[in-house]
Amino acid sequence: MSSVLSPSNTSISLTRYLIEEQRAGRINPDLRLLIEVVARACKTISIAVGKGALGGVLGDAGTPGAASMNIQGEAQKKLDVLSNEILLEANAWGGHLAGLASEEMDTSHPIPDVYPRGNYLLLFDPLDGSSNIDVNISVGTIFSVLRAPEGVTQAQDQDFLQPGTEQVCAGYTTYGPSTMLVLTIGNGTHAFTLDREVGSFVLTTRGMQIPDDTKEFAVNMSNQRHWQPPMQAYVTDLLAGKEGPRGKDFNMRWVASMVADVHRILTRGGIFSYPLDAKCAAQGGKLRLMYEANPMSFLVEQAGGAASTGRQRLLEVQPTGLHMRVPVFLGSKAEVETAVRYHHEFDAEQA
Ligand code: AHM
Ligand code: MG
Repeated sequence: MSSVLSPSNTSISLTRYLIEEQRAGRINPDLRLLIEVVARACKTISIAVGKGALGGVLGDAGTPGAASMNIQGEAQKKLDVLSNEILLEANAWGGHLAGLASEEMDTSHPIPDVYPRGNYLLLFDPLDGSSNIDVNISVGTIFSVLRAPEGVTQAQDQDFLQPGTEQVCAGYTTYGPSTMLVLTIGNGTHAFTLDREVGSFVLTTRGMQIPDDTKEFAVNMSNQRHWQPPMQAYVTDLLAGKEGPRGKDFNMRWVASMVADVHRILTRGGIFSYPLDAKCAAQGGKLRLMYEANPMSFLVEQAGGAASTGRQRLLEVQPTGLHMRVPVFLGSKAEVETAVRYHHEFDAEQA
């Protein structure tokens, strides 16, 4: 009698996936441990997010009437602070890291002296889409892994300032109707769904592929009047639909949680953009290069998509600061190339 548990019909847990990647020589034990630890922390965050009002975790951090602010000048939510603490605590003792950096902390975070250190640097946005926490819309955690420079065992801020091409791993967890972990170690982009009863992430899509072309775009249209000319021209032509130069009707979606918008694009295509606008131009953009744009760009490129600032491949941007911000266009390859073309044509006319 054949077993129902033959290798072909057993589900592949995150642990098994990582062990098999290690056997294939694509990751080492330290990176495997790091990913497992991050995934475990994300399960804890998922539980806190899922409890909502019952967990007493909604609302602003700080005291009533005086929310605490992060380095970005943004009011912190209780769940931002809690998620940050969960990730810090989970990653401090494993011996796989030389340092951590977070969107919610002013400077990089050292590994406590009592613990051994490793060769990796972990960066994260502990809870992305904070404006959606209190209204029960999907939020997520985004993370990126770099190697510490040779000989560095206690990383300083400048040790993190490496372009996105140097990432060895990136991923996000989306806390939506189901909790999913989407991961790349540079060998494709793969999606795992949390089996809540068992408590483990199970591989549900191996090798996500973003269609090259799309009829769907994601942008915060309320910023339109603040955009620069190439973005104005690009979106004007999208909105003109069948009757315009693009010759097809486009649909629009904007969740305002980057994880949710990018997850939709990884699943069914589309273009996500947070361009430069007059409100964020002085800071270089709205989204953060190290915690948001780089990990998402790595995931998107590994799924056959493209990611650009509008003028440069995002993964090749040299960071100048931990909290550096950039304009972002990512998703279906042909559509990102079209948006980039509008920028190049505008720049050529100005030259
Ligand atoms: P956060 O990390 O503070 O949550 O900010 C990032 C979020 C992204 O998830 C989302 O794409 C964007 O900010 C939404 O911005 P806006 O509210 O301007 O539409
Ligand atoms: Mg964010």
